[in-house]
Amino acid sequence: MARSIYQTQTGNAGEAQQRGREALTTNHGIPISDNQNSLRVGDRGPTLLEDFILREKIFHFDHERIPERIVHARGSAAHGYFECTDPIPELSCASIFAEKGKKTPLFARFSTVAGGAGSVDTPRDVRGFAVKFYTDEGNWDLVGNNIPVFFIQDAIKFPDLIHSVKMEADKGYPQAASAHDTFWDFVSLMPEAMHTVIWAMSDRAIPRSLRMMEGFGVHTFKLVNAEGETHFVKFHWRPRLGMQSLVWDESAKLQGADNDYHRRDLHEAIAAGDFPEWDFAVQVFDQALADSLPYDVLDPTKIIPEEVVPLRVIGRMVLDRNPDNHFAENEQVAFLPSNIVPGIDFSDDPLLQGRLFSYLDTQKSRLGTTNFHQIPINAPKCPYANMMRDGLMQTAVPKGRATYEPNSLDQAGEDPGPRANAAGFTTAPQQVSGEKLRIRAETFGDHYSQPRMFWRSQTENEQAHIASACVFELSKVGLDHIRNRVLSHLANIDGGLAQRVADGLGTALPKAAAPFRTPVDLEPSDALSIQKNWKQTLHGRKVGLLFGEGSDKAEIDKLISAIKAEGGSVFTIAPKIGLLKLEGGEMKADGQLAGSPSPLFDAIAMILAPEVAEKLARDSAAVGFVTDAFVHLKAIGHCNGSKVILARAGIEADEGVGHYSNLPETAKRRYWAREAKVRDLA
Ligand code: HDE
Repeated sequence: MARSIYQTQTGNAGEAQQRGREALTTNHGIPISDNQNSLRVGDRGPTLLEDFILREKIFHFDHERIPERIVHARGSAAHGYFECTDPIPELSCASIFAEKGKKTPLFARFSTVAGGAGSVDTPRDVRGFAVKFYTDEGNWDLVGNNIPVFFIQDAIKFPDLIHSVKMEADKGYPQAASAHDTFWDFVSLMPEAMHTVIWAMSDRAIPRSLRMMEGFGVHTFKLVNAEGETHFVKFHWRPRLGMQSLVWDESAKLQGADNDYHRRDLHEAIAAGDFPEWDFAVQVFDQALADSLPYDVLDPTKIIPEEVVPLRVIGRMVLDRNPDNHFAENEQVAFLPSNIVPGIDFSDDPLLQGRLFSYLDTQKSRLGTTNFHQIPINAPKCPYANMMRDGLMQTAVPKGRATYEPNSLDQAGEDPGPRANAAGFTTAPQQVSGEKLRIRAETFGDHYSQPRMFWRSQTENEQAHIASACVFELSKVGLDHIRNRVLSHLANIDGGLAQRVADGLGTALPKAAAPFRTPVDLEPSDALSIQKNWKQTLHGRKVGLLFGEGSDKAEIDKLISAIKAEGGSVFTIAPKIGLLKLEGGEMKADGQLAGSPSPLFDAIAMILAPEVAEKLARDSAAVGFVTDAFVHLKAIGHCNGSKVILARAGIEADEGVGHYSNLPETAKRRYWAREAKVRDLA
């Protein structure tokens, strides 16, 4: 018999088990003796159709992919739990909020909206913030975003919005970007989009980490207590690490430096036991307050500032376990805004109402079966029972004859009364009357007051980022009439903003669009600014430390411990990845210089022997390392020798640039005041 040049790795079942590994079998359990060679005639002859092992393997591989999500295709996910810290039985009978300390398992998925599943993590985009709570009364899915408002008011416009932002239909590009004609054409024809547009142009749309962004339920929901009393509610997630964003140039460079920047950051933090946490807060209000507001609480393009209705923290979310399998969990998880539990209810927000249909519908096309709820990541962790049966991929084996209700077969001799549960979900009763109309309430008609409030709530530097983002995006728009129409809306938000964008584009400012409702000046809200709420901490932040042959090992160790003591982490970088001889020891770097550019870090440090620094000053990777850190407004901690690299990059010292021993303090922030020196912002 001919001998294979490849030894089989599989061997027989006995051998594999002896090695402590599961033996390979087919999907039908037949042990496989050879996973390297297909069945052929002789050693150089044709492959035989009879080879069921080959055919099964290729057949399964050919069908590995399922349709990606039409939006939010690119996502990163983790398991964790919700802990109730302040029970609210007076507001809601939901069991998840019933007792202090009660923990409910959950699965969270964060996503970009526009890009495909393989697109990058750091484009300018809204981020999805979806949480599936496996409560003991069924699954509650809070499918929100990191921006508290949405582009449109009515679900019927969603396909149009998404078609406009996705890659253009004829060209197939740009991928994962709103900076193109069709997006700006659509939103400029829909003035209701302006509030979300200004958030999307702000630093909120380029988060530094998924662990450093807020989350919002967006719509107004209802809380219902045991007596049936209802209150309106808005849901908020607040990151314990504080909010942080990238600067635009940094986020663009990250798209080259690390496609998976956010996914890796989340995974590594959890793997290291540094579990991301968010506070969960509610904004509760009644009809009287809703009636007193100059905007409609059913309009998802509006927020209620927390200065108007304060946030009450009632729980926290901790993400403490990475998924075991990306496909089985992240890809197959099916979030449904219609998954709601007793004690919570929907409002009449017309966007929410449309979502109640869309998500169930989309799962049939993605997961292929009405039984998608049986996939482990989607299945409730409490018992569930009903008379729904059969269907594609049915994996349950229900027992008994009766598949209808009521029946008198299951509990023979008992009263065959209905089996519904009096404590089950009940819709809060609500008077509704009116004619059937396709119409939108006039109370939804103020499109500019809230974007104006958002603009006025930002720091000067944040305003400059917004204006510059508008210039960048509109500079990618090819058609003048679209750019002009956008400017005509910006003029209603703030004349100064519109002028700065027009100047940045080098174009004349057109006259303001005619508003449906004249905008008013609402009180600014400090809570809307990232910079005003900056958390001065190293926790969650990463320092890139450049060293080389002959660096002082004791100084490196001292700096690493000081950064770690403040909750930060260090990634060591050297020109070579192998073991290097240092002054006082040896060390291996985590990354090689050219593959570890500074956009990957929150701050950088250099501890270099003078001759190595001299050499690196002629290396574009080292010069780029410090140049990028400087223009991305980061702290730079250097030794005396490494000043030569800074000089080569033309870096002038400022309060963020200094001796590395100060870095544990200086790395806690970014240096916004430096920006005017390094960038011409609009
Ligand atoms: Fe979604 N949205 N959406 N959306 N959405 C989907 O559902 C849709 C909206 C959001 O990590 C899809 O399972 C309609 C608002 C997140 O798996 C789809 C409308 C908000 C995710 C869908 C909206 C969101 C989705 C695609 C207007 C913030 C990702 C795949 C009526 C409150 C969830 C899927 C995940 C996903 C439809 C508007 C958030 C097509 C029709 C507003 C976070 O069903």
